Amino acid sequence: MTVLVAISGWEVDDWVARLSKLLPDRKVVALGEPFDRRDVHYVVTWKHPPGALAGLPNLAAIFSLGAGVDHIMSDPRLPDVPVARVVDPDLTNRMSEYVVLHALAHLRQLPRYLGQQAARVWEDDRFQPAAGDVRVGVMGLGVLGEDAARKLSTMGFRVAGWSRRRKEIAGLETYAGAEALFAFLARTDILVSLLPLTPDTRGLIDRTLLAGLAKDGPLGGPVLINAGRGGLQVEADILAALEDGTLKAASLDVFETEPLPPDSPLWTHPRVIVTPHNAAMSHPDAIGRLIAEQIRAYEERGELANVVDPAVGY
Ligand code: NDP
Ligand code: OXD
Repeated sequence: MTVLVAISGWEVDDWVARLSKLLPDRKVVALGEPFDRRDVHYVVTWKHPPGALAGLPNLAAIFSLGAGVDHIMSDPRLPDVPVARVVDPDLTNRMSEYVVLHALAHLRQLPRYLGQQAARVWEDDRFQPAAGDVRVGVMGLGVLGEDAARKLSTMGFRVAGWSRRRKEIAGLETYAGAEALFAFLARTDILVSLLPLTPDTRGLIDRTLLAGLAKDGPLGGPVLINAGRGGLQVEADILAALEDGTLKAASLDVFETEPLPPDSPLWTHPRVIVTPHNAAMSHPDAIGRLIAEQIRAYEERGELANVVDPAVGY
């Protein structure tokens, strides 16, 4: 049984070596190397070339190397087999660290003080709002969003969440569905996006959405933190909103085009914090172990965890 590793943008040889060690009774091959298509039972992928997984007659499952699966579900010739994604406590913790870090950075005006430091300016605000004065809204209450929401609550923020289906989460105000989006935005000073990229969510963070955020909050304007996917946001709208005061500041980990092009004005905007799509990454060994365990559980007990619903794309 062959495991096909179909990766672009990451070091494929390292992944072949890692998975070969974890699955010593399998042949592990990289896409591009010679292999018999009939022997492939599993594919491990990160951004495989669209169509590359077609024509694998014995394929049983596809494993995403990430939590997000938009890179898989957007393939128009995707084989009709289960797609499993990464759910890993280490990745979840790291994402919550990112979200809490950036919510606190904006609460405590870090972009402003970094600018002042660069200009050797000593200027203090006597009054700063407390976390308890600030309403955070988390879009996406899945594995990552729920954990981040809980940890933001622990820091004292007033947290609400928005998801596709209604959820009851103790201590959290929850909103669900497109019809509740603007009520959720209207009570939000810091908007955290931890949504997957799907046909329904593409381009959601646009001018209309940003204009729906609370205008009466204590931060002097709303703040956006997007660590979901770049395709969720319209960057021209974010820049325009920063210019006209609709938005006060943003932390962006993901972008419409990655790497962020050198001429993007986001790089140098004084109220934007840019990070290179690394809000949360598990150690590759941990992801490799997770996939090897998934393959064993599937073969021994027919169990496959964290399977994507193809009808909704996440
Ligand atoms: P989950 O699938 O567990 O959660 C997704 C959440 O989004 C769910 O609450 C779901 O609602 C909600 N959702 C999906 N579509 C809609 C919609 N149309 N309207 C409202 N809510 C919607 O995903 P994870 O939490 O594990 O991961 C979220 C995303 O984070 C990933 O897809 C990936 O893009 C991104 N990510 C980014 C990383 C980075 O380093 N920047 C690292 C890892 C992940 P419901 O609960 O009703 O299903
Ligand atoms: C993921 C990511 O989806 O790193 O896991 O973006």
